[in-house]
Amino acid sequence: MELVQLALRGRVAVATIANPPVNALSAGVRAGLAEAVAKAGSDPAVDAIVIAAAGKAFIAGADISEFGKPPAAPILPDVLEAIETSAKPVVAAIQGVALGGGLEVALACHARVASPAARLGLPEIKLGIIPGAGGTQRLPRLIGAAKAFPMMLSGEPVSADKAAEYGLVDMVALGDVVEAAAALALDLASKGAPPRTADRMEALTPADREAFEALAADATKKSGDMPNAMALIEAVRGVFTLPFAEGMAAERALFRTLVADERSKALRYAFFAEREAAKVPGIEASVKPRPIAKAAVIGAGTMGGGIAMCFANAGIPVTLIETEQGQIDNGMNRVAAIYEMSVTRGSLTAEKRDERMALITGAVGLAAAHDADIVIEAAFEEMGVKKQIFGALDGIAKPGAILASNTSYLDIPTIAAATKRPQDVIGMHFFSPANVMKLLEVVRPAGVADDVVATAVALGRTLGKVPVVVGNCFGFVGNRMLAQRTRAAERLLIAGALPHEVDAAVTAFGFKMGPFAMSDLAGNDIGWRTRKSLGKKAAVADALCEAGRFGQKTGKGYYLYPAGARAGQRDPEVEALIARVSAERGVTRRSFTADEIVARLMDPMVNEGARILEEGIAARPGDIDIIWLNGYNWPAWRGGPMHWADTVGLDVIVKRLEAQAAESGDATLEPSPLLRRLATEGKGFSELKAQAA
Ligand code: TC6
Repeated sequence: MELVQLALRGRVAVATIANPPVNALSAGVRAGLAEAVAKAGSDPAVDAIVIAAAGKAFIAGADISEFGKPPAAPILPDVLEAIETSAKPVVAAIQGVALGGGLEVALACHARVASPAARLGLPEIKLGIIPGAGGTQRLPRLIGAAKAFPMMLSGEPVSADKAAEYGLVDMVALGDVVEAAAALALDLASKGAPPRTADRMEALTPADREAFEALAADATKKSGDMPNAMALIEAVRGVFTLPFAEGMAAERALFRTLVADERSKALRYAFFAEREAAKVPGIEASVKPRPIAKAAVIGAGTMGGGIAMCFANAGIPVTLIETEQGQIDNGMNRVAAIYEMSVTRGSLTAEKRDERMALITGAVGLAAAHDADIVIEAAFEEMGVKKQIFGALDGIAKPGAILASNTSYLDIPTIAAATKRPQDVIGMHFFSPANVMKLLEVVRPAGVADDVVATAVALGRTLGKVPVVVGNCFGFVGNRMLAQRTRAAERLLIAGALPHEVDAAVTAFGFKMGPFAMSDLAGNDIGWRTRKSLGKKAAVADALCEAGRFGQKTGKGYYLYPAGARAGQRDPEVEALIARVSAERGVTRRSFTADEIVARLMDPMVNEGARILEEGIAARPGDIDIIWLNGYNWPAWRGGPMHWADTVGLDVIVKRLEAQAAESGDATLEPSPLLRRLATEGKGFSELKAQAA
């Protein structure tokens, strides 16, 4: 089938793009569009042209998978110039999303008609680039820079109604959008030369420029080191300072530089890795998820309340279950307070808050889970507690109901064995705060039914999460790797680094917080309790806890938190304690550069990631990266730990791990066989094929 089909509707030529799934502007589509406009332009039976699209999307933008390759002719700016300079009016009929290059196509047309459900945006910023086919030049000319710049800076699309209010679309068509576009096109044809966006200057007033500069100054403060935010400002400023053609050339040059940058490559990699993660190896597309119309959550603590909010936000009624009314009241109050905060901030209407609260019902006793299609247990992290709950649930939940545990490290098959329906028991590991964090680790033990896995994944997406299916093991993927970083951080302290040096290196790498500031925030006693239950030790961390230094909540941890202080302060007592531990072990302390610190923290994580792949706990390196990007605030533009390792070079990582293993005598730091093999073959993780998790 042709990628762009040309058909006549009376005296209007309708060029319909058909490139499933999202009509991305591949080389073939670009060529097809150029040809259609040229053909219609020279056809005496045609007075006007409509660009339309088949399927759900209008055009989702450039084909992102082509970015790494040399650009194939015709390039989009040239196609758009042909559209804009067409003597016959061209009108875009936007029935779905018009994103990136897709919106740029519409901007080059002489008018735009949208369906009410259409969404229009320039999301390039999220891929580390800026619009490269005139978006920065045409959008401000159409709606003013003060409205156009925030759209490009956030990357968030606007609704059809908003677009109409802005003047971005000329009309919202309630009926057939192509018919409405054709009528508008004929009307334009009857009026002579069509209006070109490139020529429009009326929105670019001095007041608009002033408002844009104020927004630009604010953005410079907030995203000073993001090269594409700075490039965006420069490109948009061009609408006031440069003729159209020069502004276009400047935008193109900036776009090309950014596309070639490692940071944009990492963001594009993550875009595809996230979509890949949605495909679960070994589960056919024909496996149908079970319907979920009602849910129950066991445990009304911070986690349980957050999970209940996810259901309410998605419009699914949920029962929040506890053992006592007082705990229900506390849980419901916590949820109400979070919604209230959103209302105060203006991100939620009072009406929506009431709707959502009405979907959450508190109940005492497990019997209230009897009509739920899925029960998610978020109770105390102790196997005895879990077994008791699942054993009881087995006698209460209806047949076919899914029983999920939100445990962050316990063995799912042991929990499942407490029931007579282990095929319906699965892990659904949410991350705190559950109503905010995107990651959902779906833990798939051997023996769980395929449709239960498919349901957990589909439900995760309904709840607005990024679900990643992982195998069953202690800590699953994320926490298992995090444990390596935590051990490495403690080792660094003993070897000579100080908490603030480690944290500074990690924030300079791109994390919002370093491991010690994070531990102080979460509570150092959490890890202490876990270590004690596992019979493990960490000299510095244990000594801090023994001294009651649990972190922010006790006013001191790795740092001091005097009342009113906004951040932790260095504490000589802690530094003396660390020096004492080093001395006890006969370690001569030495200093570390930020690069050394990063390598010592991240390399053992990568090594653990390789073991996780060897064991089939994760199906693909990309799945591990998606977990770290969405659950642990790994800096997006570094693509995740496995992608980062590929950029460093696996041979480099192997050598560094060998040196660390030799220095510390810790055999767990020896490079894993997979890591060694890939390094020897000169390959990266990206060259591994997917395997069944
Ligand atoms: C740009 O345009 C720059 C232009 C400058 C020119 C000089 N390319 O997300 P979904 C695939 S920058 C290639 O699951 P949804 C996706 O991989 C670009 N492929 O569906 C998946 O494939 P799979 C600016 C793409 O309904 C399938 O489509 N545009 C592209 O939840 C379905 O995707 C963007 O940044 C693409 N552009 O959401 C838009 N888009 O089935 C990025 C999607 O083989 N796209 N695919 O795994 C989106 O935001 C969303 O995909 C969506 C659809 C809202 C279009």
